[in-house]
Amino acid sequence: MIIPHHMSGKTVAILGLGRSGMSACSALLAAGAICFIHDDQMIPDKIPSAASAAPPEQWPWQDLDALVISPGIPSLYPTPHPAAAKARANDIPIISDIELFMQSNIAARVIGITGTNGKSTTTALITHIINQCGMSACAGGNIGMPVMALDDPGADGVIVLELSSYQLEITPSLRLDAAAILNITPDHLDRHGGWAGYKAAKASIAHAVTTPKTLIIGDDDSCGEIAEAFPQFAVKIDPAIVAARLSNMDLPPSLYGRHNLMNIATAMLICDALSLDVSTWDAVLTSFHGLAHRMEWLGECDGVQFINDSKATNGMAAAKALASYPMIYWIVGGQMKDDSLGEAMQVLDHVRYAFTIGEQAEACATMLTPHVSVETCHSIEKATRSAFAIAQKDQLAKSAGADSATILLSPAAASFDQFNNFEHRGNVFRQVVNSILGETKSVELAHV
Ligand code: UMA
Repeated sequence: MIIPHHMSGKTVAILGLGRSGMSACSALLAAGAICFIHDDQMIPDKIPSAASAAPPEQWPWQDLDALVISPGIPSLYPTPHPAAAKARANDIPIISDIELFMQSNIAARVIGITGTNGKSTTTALITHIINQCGMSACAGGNIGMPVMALDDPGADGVIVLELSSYQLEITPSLRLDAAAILNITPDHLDRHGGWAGYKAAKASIAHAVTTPKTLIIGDDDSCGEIAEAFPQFAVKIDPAIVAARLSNMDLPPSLYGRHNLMNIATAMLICDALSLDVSTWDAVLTSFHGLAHRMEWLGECDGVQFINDSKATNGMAAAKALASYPMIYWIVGGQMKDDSLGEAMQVLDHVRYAFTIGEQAEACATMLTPHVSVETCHSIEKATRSAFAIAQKDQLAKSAGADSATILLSPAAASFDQFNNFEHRGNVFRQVVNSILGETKSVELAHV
């Protein structure tokens, strides 16, 4: 755990008791801070006895030194949480757990990765490469591991942070040894007062890079604007660097697709910024198994593979997966974003059949029907089973050498209409896939 010693004796309110709130609370208590904690919707199983659980009306507002707010709770847009509004009116700093981490002056070097899509994979890949090279690295932040729960790997180690726009907005002391902005496309606009606010949150990472400065930057227009503002140290991500450094382009399934070439190139450039000596890029990349819910390979049967890309909560992320496999049986839908299926509508060439799920399953089916065959399924279980039945039939009928089939859960929509979060959605998909694989195996055994 990171201990924020500078908070010893300070009085801090913590709003939101999910991963970031609970880990911030434990770290602050360990530092000797006085903590008031609250969550509007749930009471965690284990509330630390040293903390005072009390609603904001009962907090000692005149004594508060800071309000640590969870990234999922609006502090400004679309409407500030009442406790955030009151903190602002009383000049009490509203900070993230990442801000607490930054103020803790840890010894390790810190890398920051942001972007609309690909940041988890890139964060995990950089961490993997550094560890493979014999140094100590760990990943935290938006990737799921709250930053205060990490252990400082020391002056020879590296912490790789995945940073969301929500976190960047409430981390004024951000300082990074190198950073990357992978891409910027519209997402979470309601939380930033629109497109300009979202871009500004992402761009703030560029101001945080300390000397010697390295800012790795994507190739879209918004990234281009940031690169122009920092011409001295912005390095454009070039996928050609990957081929130049590999002798063998047989990448693992978790790194398929052009978007992953961008992620790999970013990882290579960050490793250059760290002066890391990577002797065999082929070996470090092939040993990377990827992350759960991001183009995660779940299994294969009768020429049909199952890919869990539940993390694709917007059209742009789904578009990347849709461009990565040849013959796709696409499970799509949920709580759609403002731009609906967005970019994914431009990449339907490989989609053989679509299976729509979620509260907007019909609307999603109507959108796709002019372009591909569609079945409206609503539930993920029905969608997965229908997709497998059709894909299996197509595989039996196919001619030799034809493409194998991919059942791809890449919903292009948020999960909250049917699930707690994208991880829950991906886990339900995994359960259905496991039961299909188990049933198929028993049928095979029965025929032996
Ligand atoms: N809550 C309230 N009042 C409200 C709203 C929420 O009390 O008005 C409470 C909820 O009941 C809940 C807590 O606040 O208990 C939730 O806080 P949170 O959503 O910030 O959840 P954490 O578990 O702390 O997770 C956060 C990040 N979540 C979000 O940004 C939404 C996680 O990113 C991150 O992994 C984790 O911190 C550790 O750093 C997830 C995410 O979906 C993966 N991120 C978004 C994305 O990738 O698109 C930005």
